[in-house]
Parts: sequence; C-alpha cells; structure tokens
Amino acid sequence: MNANVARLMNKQINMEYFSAFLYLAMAEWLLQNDYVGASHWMFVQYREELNHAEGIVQYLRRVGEPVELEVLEKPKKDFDSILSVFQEALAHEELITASINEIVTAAMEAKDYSSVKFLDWYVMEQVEEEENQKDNILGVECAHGHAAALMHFDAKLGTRVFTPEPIPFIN
Ligand code: OFO
Repeated sequence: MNANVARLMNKQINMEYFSAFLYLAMAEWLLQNDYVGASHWMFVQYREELNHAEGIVQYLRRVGEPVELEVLEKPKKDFDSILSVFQEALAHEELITASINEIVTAAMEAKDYSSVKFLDWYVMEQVEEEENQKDNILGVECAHGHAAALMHFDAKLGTRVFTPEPIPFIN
C-alpha cells in the first residue's frame, strides 16, 4: 500500500475510535442531564463508531498493511445544552467526511483502486451521519424549548436500535 494512503488509513482508525469516545462522553452528559432517550441514541452511535474503526482495521489486515494505533485524545465532557451536543456532533461528522474524502483522493492518486472501492461505503455512510445530526438539531429546534415537546423528541430518540452495519468485504 502507498505510504501516504497507509498513514491516512491509520489516522482514520484513530479518528473513528475518537468519534466513539466523543459520543460516549456525549451520551454520559445527556444521561446526567436527564435526556435518557438522547443518551441511548448517542450510545448506539458510540457502538457504530467502534464498528467503523474496526472495519478499517480489518481491511488493513486483509491487505497485509500493519495497523498502527495511536493515543486517543481526551473527549470534552461538558456541553451547554442538548442542542449544542448535536451541533458539535454535526461539526465533528463534517470533519470526518473531509478526512474520508482526503483518503479517497490519496488512494485515487496512488491508483489504489481496491482502497477506493472499500472507502465507497464510508463515503456514503458520511451522508447518513451528517443527515442524522441535522435531523437531531431540527428535532430539538422544533421543540422551541417546550419541555413536553422536548420530552417527546427524547423518547423518540430512545427507540433507536443498534444494528451492526455490514461493511462490504469485511463483515
Ligand atoms: Fe464513523 O462516522 Fe461518525 O464519526
């Protein structure tokens, strides 16, 4: 594998594990602030991120490229409101999208077409990731600070079910 592509893939593993840590920290803040449903939603997201990280780990193992694990940054634990949690989650997902796009560009430049194909799933997953956070922001905004409406939205978030997503060629 091209050295730059391998470096970016390994960096992405770290970013996906950091996403998991960040969402676990958000889930904890939400729980401590009585948003039980939203906390559950974020906990499901935490588990999804572990799956994303593992997908890249498994891909590197299959192509014989060494996996290099780095120290994880400490996620923040305090947030201003449930709205700011989802806004920060969206900003984080936009960062992840840019990072995935950077690997695809590097893989294309290196004519590493199997990596380009593998990353297809991640490219489309990012559309969903950003969409989810936008929906969450809208859900909170539509409640206009009314406790009953917010509780209703929180209950809806509590129905999210974790289903491990099959990552092509890996799961
Ligand atoms: Fe792994 O997609 Fe979110 O961060």
